[in-house]
Amino acid sequence: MSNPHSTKPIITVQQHILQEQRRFPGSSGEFSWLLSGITMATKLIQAKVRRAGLTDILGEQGDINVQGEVQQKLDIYANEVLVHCLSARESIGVLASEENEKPMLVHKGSENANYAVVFDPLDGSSNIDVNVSVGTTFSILRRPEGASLNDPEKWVLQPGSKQIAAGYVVYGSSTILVYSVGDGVHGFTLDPAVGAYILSHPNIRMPSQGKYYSVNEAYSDTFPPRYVEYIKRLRSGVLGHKYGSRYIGSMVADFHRTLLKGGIFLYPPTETNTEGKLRLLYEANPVAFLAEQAGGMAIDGTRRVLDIQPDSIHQRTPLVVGSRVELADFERFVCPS
Ligand code: P6P
Repeated sequence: MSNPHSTKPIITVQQHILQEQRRFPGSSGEFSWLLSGITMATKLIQAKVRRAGLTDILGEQGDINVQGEVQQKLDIYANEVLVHCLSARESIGVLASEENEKPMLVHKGSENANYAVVFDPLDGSSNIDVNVSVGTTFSILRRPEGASLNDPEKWVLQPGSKQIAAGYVVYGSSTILVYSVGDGVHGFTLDPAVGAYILSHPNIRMPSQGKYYSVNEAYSDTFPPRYVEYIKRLRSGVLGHKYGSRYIGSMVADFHRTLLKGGIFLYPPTETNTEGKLRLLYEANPVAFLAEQAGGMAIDGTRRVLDIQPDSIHQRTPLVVGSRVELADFERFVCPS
């Protein structure tokens, strides 16, 4: 299908997934069917996010989720929609969500279920009421050898290097799906007129260096001292220019900018969150997978994020992710081996 006004073909995410499907020899289209569960769910979520101010869905649900955070109504909706859409995919045996304490065995986990999906249904949800971008993150893992249906945690407690796909949807000025199946990173913009995700950012490459660092400097008094020194170093111009600062407070939005423009995003250990605030399985791992696929890097301050063996589904990790120049300089300056 081509657009009469352009020489570029119009490729939907479904067409793209089918093309990518070739990377999974023997898979009978189950993987593309799985990913369509995510694209469907995010279309329903974005429709609600776009109208949040109108349908009195704003404001806090009042319930406290497993993270000890006050749940926003949209959090609950987004979680329910993702669980509903993904539970309809027979190839999925286990789901794990930021909003649920334990992993979920879906449709009784049929014996031929080969995948687990881990997700944060609405990352940055505290920003909803003030119309700041929020996002959905997801990570897809293959059922580990010998993992029984009675041990759903084993399906998801795998290092990020085992992800076979990962991505996010950022509900911003437009709704953009970014994903990778290990063959580069590709972005799709939702055309609300037709309800289709259209390929808008083929083969995204993270610039080798950027202009901005992104960190919540309000906590810098409790960062490890070398992190504070490093941020000063970026401001000093020693890397060739004086860095500016951008911080949205919604990881998906901050990472999306870093992916497209380069630079460095940091969530260091702090006094309140000594292990960092971001969750390994459904925040750090997806963005680390995408960063590396796009030519960038992601560490927890000392180790490659994708090498970390998780012990629990909600464990936190510090995160330093971004362009090669900044990350290599960080490693030399903050954590010389
Ligand atoms: P802080 C949103 O609540 C979130 O989990 C991430 O999306 C975001 O990067 C981080 O927390 C912001 O945390 O402590 O800077 O408000």
